[in-house]
Formats: sequence, C-alpha cells, structure tokens
Amino acid sequence: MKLYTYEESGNSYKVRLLLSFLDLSYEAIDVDLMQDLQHQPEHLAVNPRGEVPALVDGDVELVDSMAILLYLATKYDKRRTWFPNTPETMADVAQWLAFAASWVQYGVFSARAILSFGIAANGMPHDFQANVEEGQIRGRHSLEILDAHLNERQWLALGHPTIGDIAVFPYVALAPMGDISLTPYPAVEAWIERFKQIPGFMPIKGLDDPNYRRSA
Ligand SMILES: N[C@@H](CCC(=O)N[C@@H](CS)C(=O)NCC(=O)O)C(=O)O
Repeated sequence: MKLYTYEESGNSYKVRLLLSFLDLSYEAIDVDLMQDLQHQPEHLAVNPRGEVPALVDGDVELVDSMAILLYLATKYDKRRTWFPNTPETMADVAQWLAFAASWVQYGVFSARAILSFGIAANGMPHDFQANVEEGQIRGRHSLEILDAHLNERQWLALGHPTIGDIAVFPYVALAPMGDISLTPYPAVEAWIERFKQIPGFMPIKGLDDPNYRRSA
C-alpha cells in the first residue's frame, strides 16, 4: 500500500492515524507542499486535484481523506468498530465525516493554512489573498457546535471512537495554529485528550505548540 502524504498535512494525518490504529504497514511517499510538488505533473497524475492524501492499494487508487478512511475501515477493520455496518451507525458516523469536510475544512483548516502556511489551498492560487477572518469565524462556530455535542458524550458518534472522530480531530486539535483558542471549549479539549489516549496514537507537529511555524 502506498500513501502520498505530507507530514504537516492534517488530511494526510487522518489516514496515517487510522493506518496506525489498524496496525497496517504502508510505504509513505512524501509530497512537499511547501515546494508545490502537489501541482507538478508527477503528482497530478496520481491526484488531478493537486492535493494529498492519495492512496494506492493494488489496483485501487483513491484520493480524498474521507474516501480513504472509508476504504480502509471497511476493508481492513474486520471488527468494523471504526465504521460499523448498520444503516443507523453508518449514517451517524457519516454526519461527522461530512462535518469534517465542510465546517472543519473551511473553518479551522483555512485559518491554520493561511496563518501558518501562507496558502489558501484547495484550488486557490498560492498568492491569493485569502480572508483569515472567514476561517476563524466559521472555525469558532464549529467549535461551539462540537463543544455542545461533546458535553453530553465521550465520542462524536456511537459510544466509541470511529472514523468520524479521526476526520474531525486533526484540524480541531491544531486550531491554535490559526489563532483560534480551544480554551473556551472544555468538552472539545477533553475529547482531544481522550483521543490522544487511543492505542496507536501519534502526534503531528504543532499539536502542543500554537506558535509552531510562527515563532520569530
Ligand atoms: N478533501 C480533501 C482535501 C485535501 C487537502 O486539503 N489537502 C491539502 C493538505 S491537508 C493539500 O494537499 N493542499 C495543497 C494545495 O491546496 O495546494 C481531503 O479530505 O483529502
């Protein structure tokens, strides 16, 4: 199995987390986003969207973290705990996959991408003057939603961690890199600490250092 990944990409990190939780081995192919390698012909042949992550597993070629999480969790998790297989449980988890791909991606993700990496990402030219405030406003609103939800439960869906938690975790935990404090959201902070205790968890740069990439 080959994973096209960049070490500071939270979307790649989602996939690396599930591979680690499932104890699956793979070959990591580094695509340096800071050198714009995602837009070079070699990578565009793998992912025409010019993004990481992408996965090749035998004849299966996939782009997008959500698709890859779904594939790995249904193919390799024999116990089906990460993505259970009843209509109700699948739909419950899917609500959070969708939240990660919308509110989170265009909220806390954007604020971090603009402030810490200087790029708007996802199809925008690298010199585009993106509006960080928009990401921060949507980001804080998404954290309010998450905090209220997690105030009543330990995990986003069902009574145990699922790919819904994996999909939401990276950019929420890295929100301080986009100048969005997590302090007003204690249930979110507690969930982050809980998530870090999952066997096989590994950190990503910036997780415990809001000034990472911005300290002068
Ligand atoms: N919907 C995609 C988004 C992937 C994405 O945003 N990838 C970022 C890194 S985390 C990327 O490769 N950005 C490069 C660019 O936009 O130039 C997914 O979930 O995988």
